[in-house]
Amino acid sequence: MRRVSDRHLRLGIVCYPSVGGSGVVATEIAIRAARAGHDVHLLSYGRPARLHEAVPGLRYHEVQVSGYPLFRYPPYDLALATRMAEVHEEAAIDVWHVHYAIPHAVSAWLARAMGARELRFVTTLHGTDITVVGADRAYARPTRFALEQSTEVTAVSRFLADETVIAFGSRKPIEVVPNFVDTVLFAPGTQGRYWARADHERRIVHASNFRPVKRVGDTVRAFAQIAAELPARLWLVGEGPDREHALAIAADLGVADRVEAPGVKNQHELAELLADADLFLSTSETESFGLSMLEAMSCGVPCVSTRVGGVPEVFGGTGRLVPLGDLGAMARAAIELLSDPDQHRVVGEESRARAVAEYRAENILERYLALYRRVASGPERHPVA
Ligand code: GMT
Repeated sequence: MRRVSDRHLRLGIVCYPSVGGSGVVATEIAIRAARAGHDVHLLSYGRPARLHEAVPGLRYHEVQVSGYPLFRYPPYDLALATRMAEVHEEAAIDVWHVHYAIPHAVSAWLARAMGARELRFVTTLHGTDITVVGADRAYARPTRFALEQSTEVTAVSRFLADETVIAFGSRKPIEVVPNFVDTVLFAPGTQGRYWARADHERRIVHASNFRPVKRVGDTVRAFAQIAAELPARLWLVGEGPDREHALAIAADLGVADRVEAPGVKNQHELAELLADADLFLSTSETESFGLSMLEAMSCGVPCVSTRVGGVPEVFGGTGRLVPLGDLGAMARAAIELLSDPDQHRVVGEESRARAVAEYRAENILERYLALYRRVASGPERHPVA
């Protein structure tokens, strides 16, 4: 048994760099662990969106994926495994934490199989790595294998943990460690909500990566129904394949002048925008957690979402849930909150209270650090012959 409980940890973290939730969560863990005195090596194929400044104790390693005329699909998983093995040996990593199973967990296993001694890794499941991509025949078998090879597996919601057992039939225990939010940065603003502002215009936000799974067309359609009843404005925050489509729908429905796509550059600008917003709308067809809704809740913003995946678990009775695709129900729930200041105030306060009580970044980081120590001190479960 190795004893690591009384010294700082050497951590390797792997994530996708995009603005999506898993990259945000991984980068925040890396930054916070480094600030707490641990040595952190963050590996990704591009600089993660949340990593804007140098953090003492945190080293970023870009995974270079070289092309070759024969490669129609450059083998990122191999390049990542090689970089992990190198960093493992150079920095004597105690624990790896890979975010998003596909292909990061497979690369971790490969790094170990290639001879990186005592490579222990925690795999965190985020959502579509299980619910969408993992269900694809081409990926299901290696994903199941890599989960079983992981030293520990965590999922960001109970829903996702259960879904993983159903989808993969794996007996690997899965610990639920939820996502988290910086409750100081994401906090209620000072301008007051719609009833306190002179123009009474309702400020509605949708923030996502604009992938098809978010059904942002539905967000705009529900907004058009709300805007037919109340003075309202919709901010579409983020980038992705369906953003232009959403703006085109706004034009078709005659609400283009009330739909904006502000260029939000970082989490500070997002927090500023949410601080005085009145409502967050989410129309996703699946959502294992819904990190951007947690950020809205932390700002005291009521959320209205489709009743899918882990969202009911995150809301915990706050916010409003409506059936997937029922835009009338979504508009009605939103109009009710946006016309009744008392109800709006209660839901906003309950949302903020829940974010602070259950999802404070400091508390969840402690859970990850405890898990890392357990993994680092435990026996090597999968020795490579
Ligand atoms: O699956 C995605 O669309 C991307 C993924 C990510 O990498 O950001 O999002 C998932 O992970 C987030 C962070 O844990 C969760 O907040 C999202 O709910 C989840 N997305 C889906 O389940 C669709």
